[in-house]
Amino acid sequence: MDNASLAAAFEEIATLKELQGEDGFRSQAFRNTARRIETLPQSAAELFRAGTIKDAVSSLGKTQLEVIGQLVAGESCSILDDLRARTPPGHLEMLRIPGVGPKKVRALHLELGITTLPELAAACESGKVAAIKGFGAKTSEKILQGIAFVTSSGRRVRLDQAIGLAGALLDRLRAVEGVSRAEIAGSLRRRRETVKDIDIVATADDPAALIAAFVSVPGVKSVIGQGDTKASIVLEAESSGGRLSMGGKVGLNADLRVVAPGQFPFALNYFTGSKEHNVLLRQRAIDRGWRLNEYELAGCDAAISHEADIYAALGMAYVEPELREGTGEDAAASAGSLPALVRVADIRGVFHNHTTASDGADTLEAMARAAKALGLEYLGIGDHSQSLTVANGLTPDRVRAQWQEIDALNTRLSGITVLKGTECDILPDGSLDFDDALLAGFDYVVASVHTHFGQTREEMTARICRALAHPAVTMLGHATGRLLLRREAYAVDLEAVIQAAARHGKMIEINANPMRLDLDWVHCRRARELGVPLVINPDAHSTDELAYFSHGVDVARRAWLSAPEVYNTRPLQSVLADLKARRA
Ligand code: DGT
Ligand code: CA
Ligand code: ZN
Repeated sequence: MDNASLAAAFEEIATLKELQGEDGFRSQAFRNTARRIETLPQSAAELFRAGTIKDAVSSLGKTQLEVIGQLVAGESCSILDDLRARTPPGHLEMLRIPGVGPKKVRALHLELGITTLPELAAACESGKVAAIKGFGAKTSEKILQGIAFVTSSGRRVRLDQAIGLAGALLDRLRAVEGVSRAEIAGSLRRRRETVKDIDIVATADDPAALIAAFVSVPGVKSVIGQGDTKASIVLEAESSGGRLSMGGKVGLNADLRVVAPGQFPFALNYFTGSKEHNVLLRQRAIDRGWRLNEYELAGCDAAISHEADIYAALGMAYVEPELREGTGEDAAASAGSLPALVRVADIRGVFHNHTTASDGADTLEAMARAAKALGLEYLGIGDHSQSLTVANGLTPDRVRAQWQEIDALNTRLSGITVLKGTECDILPDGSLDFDDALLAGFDYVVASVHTHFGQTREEMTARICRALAHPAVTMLGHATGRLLLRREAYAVDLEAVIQAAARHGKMIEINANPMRLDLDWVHCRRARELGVPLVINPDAHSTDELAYFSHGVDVARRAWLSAPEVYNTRPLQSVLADLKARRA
């Protein structure tokens, strides 16, 4: 059982307990544990078996330990089973309706016996919901709109899809007369890999005019709520997303909050979150005898006009949004030991890219010219290797022909250097898809798994670790094979993989294709701890996709990485010298 599944089970228990009307503290304790497990770099299952899980998750009580024990042993979890048996599935769906929490779901159940979304919709339409104490006509109408929303979308969307929608939205809001500040907040600002919604905080001379503009932007599918200072809409747009994406429409909720100018830094900070980070800040305020909320830092007389002023008042260095996950950033910010995070402009080249020689859409030359236009100094080619016939993998003869083509291109082009690499398949037994003599002719080798995803965790781990031990391998490509919101990672012990990379002096790729973002930020941070260099690669299959590396920079920043810890921030000469030394 991996950490994500364990965390999901704890999350579900917390939610079901709330729906059962149990004590809030107890359900919150399960939710806290879920969060902790999710950000744990080690395998919780292994820590449990070793008897050291309480060192890593100190909040674990007896009941929670039992839950982990059952799940890790592959048994069914008695608490979870019992809660599920007592909760109609429709009650969980209702929680996705904006404004409906466990208390409302319970009231609907107790008063009207409602257990499904269609029953709820019918009860809203017949006026029964409006008649319940604490509901009213307005709430009933909102619930009805919310039902339409959750049945049509309400899922998380990928960061890249949300960025596009949010950028356009923000531009329009900033163009409204009298809008002095408007910023993206929430998980989008923290650059999480997927987001639930777009959160926007703004100030305006005329809030009503801004709200009116917001609810009528192009692409609005419905208005969920509209007040004097707050509005909530559903946006719909055609999904972009390139080769791996399924396309189609994406629906996404967007919330706007308009605040007074003096409140702006506090509101932006609060709604950027994360909740865990907010808790840390609020506690620091309390320690100083102050009170921090989304409007003010009460009791403190420092002049505060920007977020950075809040951190300064609390005795901290400014914390970049990507670090605000409640994973030690408060201690580092007060000790002055936060890293200077890598930036998009630091990236000087990329190593994992495809051309028409394998499954890319553009020629070698077109890719090289596009890389130059992006301001890169070097472009590494990593077409597929011979056994991957579905992706037109190169035979040794075709590899040698490509090398000649690259040499010729390098003499012809200035301002960009093309490097000879390969994305070499890691075969099921961990051996490589080319012989050692051919491998020695590349400038570098990206080793990736593309087949036999169904191997056991032990087999897959041994397979990848064996490849990392091969002297010709420079870096591991897309370490887990996951496709966000679409395909789970294959089973693999990432801790063992990262340790192997450290032992053999190998690098690990941050595959920056926004469908992948693989290695993820949690494990990148672990790699950083172990001194493993990370490499941000777009895995571009066309000239357009070269720019994907910016998504990898987001991941790297969330992993606390500074430029020297990201290999491809090095200039060309340093890379050439290092790659040569590695092959000697
Ligand atoms: P998401 O939308 O699931 O991708 O993630 P967020 O972080 O954007 O979450 P969201 O949209 O529910 O709320 C935005 C921010 O508002 C969140 O990061 C922190 C703040 N916030 C929301 N609810 C609470 C709360 O109950 N307590 C605290 N301390 N902060 C909250
Ligand atoms: Ca959000
Ligand atoms: Zn690949």
